[in-house]
Amino acid sequence: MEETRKEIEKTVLVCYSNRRDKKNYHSEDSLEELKFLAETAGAEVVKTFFQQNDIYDSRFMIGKGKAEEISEYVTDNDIKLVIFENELAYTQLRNLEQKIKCKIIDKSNLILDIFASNARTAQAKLQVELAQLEYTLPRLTRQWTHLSKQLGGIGTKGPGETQIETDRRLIKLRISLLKEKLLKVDEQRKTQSKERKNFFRISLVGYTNAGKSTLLNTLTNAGAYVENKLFATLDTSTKSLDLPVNEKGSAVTKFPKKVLISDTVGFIKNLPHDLIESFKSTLSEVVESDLLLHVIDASNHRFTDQMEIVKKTLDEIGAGEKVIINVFNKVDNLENTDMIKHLKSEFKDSVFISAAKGMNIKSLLEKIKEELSKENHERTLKLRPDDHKTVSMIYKLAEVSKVKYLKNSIKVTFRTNDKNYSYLEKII
Ligand SMILES: Nc1nc2c(ncn2[C@@H]2O[C@H](COP(=O)(O)OP(=O)(O)OP(=O)(O)O)[C@@H](O)[C@H]2O)c(=O)[nH]1
Ligand SMILES: [Mg+2]
Repeated sequence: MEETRKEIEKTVLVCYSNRRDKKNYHSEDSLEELKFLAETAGAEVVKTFFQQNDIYDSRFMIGKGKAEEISEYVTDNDIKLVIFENELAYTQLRNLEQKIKCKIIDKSNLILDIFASNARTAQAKLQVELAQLEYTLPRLTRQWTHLSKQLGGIGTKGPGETQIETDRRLIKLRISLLKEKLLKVDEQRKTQSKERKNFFRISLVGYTNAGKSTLLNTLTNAGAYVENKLFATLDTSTKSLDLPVNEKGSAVTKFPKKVLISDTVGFIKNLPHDLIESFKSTLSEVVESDLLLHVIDASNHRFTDQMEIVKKTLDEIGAGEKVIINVFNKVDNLENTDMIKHLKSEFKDSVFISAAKGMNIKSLLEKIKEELSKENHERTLKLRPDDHKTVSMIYKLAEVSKVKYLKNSIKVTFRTNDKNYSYLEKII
């Protein structure tokens, strides 16, 4: 990000809370996350304003007096950017911009900006651009967008500066072109997905920065990008994972040994709807998975809220009914052992690990195996007598209990799930 954004912008954060209005109710904690987001985008946060007022001001949201206070602070301290936790109505934004003489953006805008900076692959770039355009279209008349060429920086990376001076018609044209391109990318994904269909598929899901990519690396040596910033991962990456057979001397394990595991984009509170829409293709890996590992940052004091948000987002993308294992991560950060004990008693049937330190990974693998075993059945296949290739594939994908070398065939008895069995049936 540093290479594209050299100038650090002095920034002020604003959060308005109204106890009577669910949409605008926030605790002061919200500012912590907003600060992390702003810093991820390269801003320097110098002050935060938390305004609690149960009378909603349709002109300024935070009230005229507060707007004047912020305006004074902005002028006195050479502030370049004000970020609102709340979504601002068009008139509120216009009124605020008249009072406060610097760029004003909201959280959705900020998240879109981070996505734009972190998009690496062609697909992610297309998806982000689409989301940005969809977001920009109804807000095209905002004052600062006209100024953004001169202002530059956070919130104006936009779908490309050229769009700002173009009209709605051109943006709409670009949107349909992007949708077409994404459709093509999605076709390719579907072909790949078909090939994967025969394998048991696991997805890592969770709040952003929970440690999903770290866990993928620990499990598979994937070399995925890990960073203490929000939305480090925007693309799905899939690796194969060999589940270890560790029962002493036992010939029978009941799970498929080779599974696929995918890391994907993290979630956050109020993830802009345009982003969820345009990332549907990336998120379809989650929807098609057989098992989800919900990675939770146990050391974040807001983890229960974060769990709720992840569940809600999973519902929204159509993955709410999937089998989930809760994986409490970063337990190495918990100094108090009582805390771990408490977590364990509250969240039974979960696992407690440190992906970074490699702690308790074995128990996670055991839990995965347990889940996988649930749908395993014993089956028998009769192969050609020279089909050693399939025999070794069966050893890879299933638990072999008996192999009989007959005169005209090899008869293999094994346990595996429906997916692996139908794959094996197909290749013989
Ligand atoms: N202390 C501690 N830190 C961890 C652990 N796992 C991950 N981290 C740190 O948490 C930060 C985020 O890790 P990532 O693996 O990038 O998290 P992610 O869920 O993939 O995040 P996004 O891709 O941004 O959504 C990094 O600084 C990691 O080093 C852990 O078990 N313990
Ligand atoms: Mg990641």
